[in-house]
Amino acid sequence: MGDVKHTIRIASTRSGLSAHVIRVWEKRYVGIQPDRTQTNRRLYSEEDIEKLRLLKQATDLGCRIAHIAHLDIPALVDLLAKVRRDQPDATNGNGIQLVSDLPDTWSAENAVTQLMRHTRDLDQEGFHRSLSEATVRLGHQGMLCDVVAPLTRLIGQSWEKGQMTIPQEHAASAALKSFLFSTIKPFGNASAAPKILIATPSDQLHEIGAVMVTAMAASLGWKTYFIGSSVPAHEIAAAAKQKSVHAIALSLVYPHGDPQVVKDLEDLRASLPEGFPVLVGGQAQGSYAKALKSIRAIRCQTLPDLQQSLRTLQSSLSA
Ligand code: B12
Repeated sequence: MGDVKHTIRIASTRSGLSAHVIRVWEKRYVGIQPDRTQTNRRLYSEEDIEKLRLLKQATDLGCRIAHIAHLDIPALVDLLAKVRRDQPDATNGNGIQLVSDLPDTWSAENAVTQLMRHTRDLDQEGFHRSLSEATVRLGHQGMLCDVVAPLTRLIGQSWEKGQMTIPQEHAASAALKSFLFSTIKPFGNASAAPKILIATPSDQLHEIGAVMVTAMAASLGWKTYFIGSSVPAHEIAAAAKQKSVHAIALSLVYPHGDPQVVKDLEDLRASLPEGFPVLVGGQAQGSYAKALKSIRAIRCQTLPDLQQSLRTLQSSLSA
């Protein structure tokens, strides 16, 4: 096959995969990384496109992308032959529908419902699978905003109504954190990447918001340092100095209006250089509005707000 290289649009048309899915697979799996132009645009060889085409066929027939992304073209051809032999019904040769021809009922709302079912069934594997699928469908940031954020709200509501047991909530929180951390590795490791430290201050034990912020920042190309929950101000400041980060993000969820948190916020500002960016989010932030104003924190209500704030910070850093 020749040396001609193609854009992602051509790779998408010829492989049958959307450009979005191609980019998500590239981020998540080894073995589908195209060349880049000097301006960092993706360039696909004939082999790359052939591999994407075969991966599309194999995933349509039910193979999991995580299991097959690393295979080369001959191995994929063998695999497809074997799958078609083992599941003759999946091929179109005798007029029976291909899996890819079936109506696609996937939606973010259905994914959240499915994740709630996995939570109730204590099915951590299913939980992981549904989140992986959401990432492929929506991309990493879409999965965080459209699936994980509503899911944590629903879990909270079920818990409040007494419809969720402690094991169900704990298992879901553990699965969520482990999945989100597993998605962080591919992003933000370039030596020039801006750096951010993420924590919750004293007595703030809920950490999923902080983990979501970590995943989102990593996805936007930041090198992230997540140092966990209930970290005293002087320790946060010391870790920020140790890693020479460019910003700190704090998540405030529960309790509301705690004087210890107010003191932590003031101590933190006093330990940082003038104007150092401190981003604050989480559902309890409103109850700390006065303290946040006095420490000149950048308040973010939602993950899209965070995307915006990090992009602004990033461009001010590179200016
Ligand atoms: C998991 C969970 C737990 C776990 C925590 C496990 C862990 N290691 O984190 C455990 C079981 C320990 C727990 C305990 C409790 N919990 Co709890 N918990 C939750 C749950 C389901 C998710 C928690 C979470 O991390 N949320 C944080 C994020 C995901 O949500 P968020 O604050 O809305 O943040 C959003 C944005 O603001 C943004 N964001 C968050 N942080 C940041 C930071 C920055 C910088 C930016 C930019 C953005 C950002 O991201 C989110 C995206 O949607 C919530 C439900 C919920 N909706 O949050 C209840 C919830 C927070 N818990 C609640 C309660 C009452 C408790 C307990 C008091 C229960 C009890 N009776 O013991 C204890 C308190 C423990 C303590 N001392 O703090 C209540 C709080 C109610 C209130 N008045 O605030 C909630 C809301 C459930 C409910 N609906 O009743 N909980």
